[in-house]
Formats: sequence, structure tokens, C-alpha cells
Amino acid sequence: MKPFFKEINFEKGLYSDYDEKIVRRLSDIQPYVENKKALEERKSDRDSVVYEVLQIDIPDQAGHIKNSITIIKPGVIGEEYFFTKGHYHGNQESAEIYLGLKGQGVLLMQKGDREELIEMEKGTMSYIPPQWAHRTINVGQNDFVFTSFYPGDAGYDYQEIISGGFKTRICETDSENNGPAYKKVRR
Ligand code: PAN
Ligand code: ZN
Repeated sequence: MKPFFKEINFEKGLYSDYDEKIVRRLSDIQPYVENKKALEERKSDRDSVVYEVLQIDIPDQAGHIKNSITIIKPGVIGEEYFFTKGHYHGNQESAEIYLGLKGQGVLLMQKGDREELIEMEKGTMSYIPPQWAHRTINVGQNDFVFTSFYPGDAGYDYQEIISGGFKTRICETDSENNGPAYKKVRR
């Protein structure tokens, strides 16, 4: 393949152009939501967009490095902030780098009994080592946008997340509270 470039507009947090957009709606993240009652209450919103992933055609092969942009909308299901499905890499030995572009988010990672939470915003680089499950959450009032760099053959394992899940959920706090915009709720 030929070398190429894309422009990332840091104001908009978007590529100049991309090849594919994946749209994840409330109906798509249903298996990942713990509070089924809250989801039921939003039944009429099934088509509401939770997040989008802008993708560029780079081969899913070892040796290549893939790049994408994720845009998580602001919102909650019950008290849980909008989140990505989250995954382990199918090829467990694949690491990943996230670079914050816009808005306020957190990166939740889990490996066995260990857990890490890293705050993300414009200009923060976060490293996801091999074997750590990862999910991002929008804890702000506007879109939360970041770009990912990962091995072409990393792949995705979502099933482990559906069956085992993340032990922590990131939820909103009282508006009275002047502290952090989120709290951790353990299962
Ligand atoms: C990211 C994610 C993206 C969407 O590019 O794929 O943020 O999250 P889910 O894949 O969990 O729906 C990444 O981690 N790639 O490996
Ligand atoms: Zn990943």
C-alpha cells in the first residue's frame, strides 16, 4: 500500500476524512448495561447514539498500526455515564495508545483483580499494556473525543466483557457536589 496522511483537526477532534463510521446506539450497548431498569425506561431512545468510531482503511495485519477516532456523546443510563463496550484484544499480547483530543473522559482498565482508572482530556496520552481490558467513559457535558493507535492484528474480544464485565461503573455525582464529576460504583 501507499504511504498517506490525514489531518486531525484538534478544534473539532475529527479527521479531515475517513473511510468508515461505526455508530453504537443504546440498543447496541444493551448487553453491557447493568441497570436494565434504567435501560427499559429509555426504551423509546433505543436509537440514540452513544458513541461513534471513525475508521481509516489500514490492514488488520501484524506489522501495521491502526488508527481511529472515538467520539462518545454526553449522557447517562440511570446514573452511569455513556461508555464504550470495552474489550480485551483478541490477540492478548497487543498494547494500545490513546491520545485525548477533546472533552473529559476516563479510561477504565482491568486485568484479573487489578484495576486502573486514568483521566483523559486534550493532550493526555494513555498506555494500555497487553492483557488489560479497556473501556472509555464520557464524564463531561460535551463530546469526549480521543484517537487510538493499535497493532493491526490486535483484534477484539467483547464476549469476556459481556460475561465477566468490568467490576466498576463510572457514575454521575450530585450536582451539589463541587468535587470530581464522577464516582466509582463497584458491582
Ligand atoms: C478503540 C475502540 C473504540 C470503541 O479504537 O475500539 O474506542 O470501543 P469498543 O471497541 O470497545 O466498542 C480500541 O480500543 N481499539 O482497540
Ligand atoms: Zn483496544
